[in-house]
This record gives sequence, C-alpha cells and structure tokens, in this order.
Amino acid sequence: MKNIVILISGGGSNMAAIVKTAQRDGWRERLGAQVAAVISNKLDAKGLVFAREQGIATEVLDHKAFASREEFDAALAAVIDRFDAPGAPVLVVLAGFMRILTPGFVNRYAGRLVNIHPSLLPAFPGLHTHQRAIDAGCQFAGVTVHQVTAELDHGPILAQAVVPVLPDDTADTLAARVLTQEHVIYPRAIAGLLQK
Ligand code: NHR
Ligand code: GAR
Repeated sequence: MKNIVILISGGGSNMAAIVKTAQRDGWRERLGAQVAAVISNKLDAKGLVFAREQGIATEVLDHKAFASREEFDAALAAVIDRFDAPGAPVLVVLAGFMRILTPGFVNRYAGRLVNIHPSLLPAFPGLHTHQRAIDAGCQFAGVTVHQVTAELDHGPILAQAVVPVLPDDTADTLAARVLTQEHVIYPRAIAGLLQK
C-alpha cells in the first residue's frame, strides 16, 4: 500500500477533499493508495478533528518547541518515515501547511513532495496572494499544484485552475472562489501522481 501523508496548519479543507475523493473513487482498490496520516504544526488545527473522525492517524509537531528549522524538519521526517516503505515510497502532500521547509527535508522527499499554492504561479509566490492579485488589478486569479523544491513556490507545475476576479472582491471572497477549485484539482493531481 502506498501511503499518503498530508501536512496541514489550519482548516484542512484540501486534506478533507483528498480523503473524500480517495473514498469515493476507491483509491485503495484502484491505486493501492491510502491517506495514512495527517500531521499538523498547530495543536488547534481544525482539520485534525476531521482526520480523527475518519480514523486517520494524526500527529501534532509544534514548530515552536524546536530550536531551529533543521530540528523541526528532522522530527517531521522521522514521523513521516514511519509511513514509508521500501518499494512503496510515501507521498508527502502539503495542504495549507504554513512552514517553509529546509533544503534537507525537500531533497529527502524529492519527486514525492507536492504543494497547493493559491495563485497562478509563477505570479505571487509567498503569502497574501489574494490581496496581492486584487492590488495588482488582475482580472483572473487561481491556484497551482506543484512539486516542492528548495526554492519557495517554484517547483514544476502539475495542475492549475483559473477563476475570475470580480469587481467587489475582497481577499476573503476571492480566496473562497479559489478554494472551491483547489478541492477539484488537488485530489485529481494526486491521483495522477499515484498512477505513475
Ligand atoms: N518549502 C519549500 N522548501 N518549498 C516550497 O515551495 C514550500 C515550502 C513550504 C511550504 C507552501 C507555501 C505556499 O503555498 C510551502 C511551499 C509558508 C510560507 C511562509 O512564509 C510561504 C509559502 C508557503 C508556506 N511561512 C512562514 C515561515 O516562516 C510562516 C508563516 C505563518 O506561520 O503564518 O515558515 O504558500
Ligand atoms: C488554501 O487556500 C491553500 O492553497 C493555502 O491555504 C489554504 C488552506 O486551506 N495555502 C497557503 O497559503 C500555503 N502558504 P485548507 O487548510 O482549508 O486546505
């Protein structure tokens, strides 16, 4: 069985969309894959509740309890590697995960570490993407699924979706429109990776 480990920091709606798609589309039978664990760097991440209700293993690793990014990432890798197996490498999925990862961590999972970023990359890497798209006068915004590399939000693009920016949009209304598309393209992109 190929294990998927999902990293979250908050609401976890993308994580929930992946879990629901895996159930609905029978990833276990069709792709030999399962969401094995959800890891959060925040104790109060709402997504943890859903994951526990689904019977998925959860872990909290508070980054503030570690002296450096390297130590946090080493602890994170140790948890993830519990779900790794020879011949069935774990797929690591960032879903609203808000900590920048060190090059050592990224290289360890090279080719099997993906992120969803709420902009049309290469536009607007980093944070506060929706407000930046509105401020720039963009007529379209969107979301990108990409491979994670050491350079933030710059890895190879796997999938994108476009939404219009409407005249009265705030960062919140635009974020909500983008998020509905995230829930469509992220599960699909992950299924595509699992078929390879
Ligand atoms: N790590 C690497 N090496 N490469 C990427 O492409 C990554 C990554 C870690 C996370 C997600 C990313 C996004 O989609 C992601 C991509 C957090 C920050 C950030 O500045 C930036 C981009 C992303 C995630 N984090 C602050 C930090 O100091 C903390 C911010 C906070 O806690 O609110 O790590 O946008
Ligand atoms: C999503 O919009 C995701 O693209 C974004 O945070 C939201 C998380 O929602 N990610 C980032 O901004 C990464 N820096 P969710 O927790 O409900 O999936």
